[in-house]
Amino acid sequence: MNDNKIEIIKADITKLEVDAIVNAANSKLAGGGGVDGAIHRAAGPQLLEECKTLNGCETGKAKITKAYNLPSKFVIHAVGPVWRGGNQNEDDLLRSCYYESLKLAKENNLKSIAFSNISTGIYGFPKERAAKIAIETVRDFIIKENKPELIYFVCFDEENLNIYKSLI
Ligand code: AR6
Repeated sequence: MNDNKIEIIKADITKLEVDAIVNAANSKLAGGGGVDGAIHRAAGPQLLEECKTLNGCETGKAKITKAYNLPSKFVIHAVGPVWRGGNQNEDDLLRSCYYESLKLAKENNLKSIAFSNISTGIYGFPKERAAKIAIETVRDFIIKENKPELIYFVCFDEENLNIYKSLI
């Protein structure tokens, strides 16, 4: 297991000096509440201007932008699924968010990436189930690609932090 590349931290993702932070966005890339709101506030209005040029983003996919006033270099906007009980392809769509974000990191030669706990807030995805999918997808990617060099799972709430710690 390549878990030496993985770190679990309790932090505000807008404060991190990494190559990319991964936002839990909506399909319009229009900004919103939760971590999305915090990222747009900290990045400044230019982030929304760039997002508006991207024609949205499908659920399960991700798009990359500059990070403007944030300390990171880029923002990867991943659109997680809304939890609808578990029979609407939610697991695969969440897995795809992590995979597509890692793929963008690879394509852009990024060495460090910090994930928010996509879909586990306003979108209501069960936290432990989401964490297992996130960890599994990242582990698979690292085994195959041996990159990025460093992956952070950024937990904002204590519950997610404890779940991630128990799983890694
Ligand atoms: N740093 C890191 N994590 C945070 C921060 C922060 N500053 N703030 C919140 N979180 P959510 P979703 C955590 O609701 O469920 C928006 O309106 C939070 O504790 O932000 O994917 C979008 O525009 C939770 O664990 O995202 C969409 O419409 C995690 O971030 C919708 O919400 C994700 O919670 C997306 O909902």
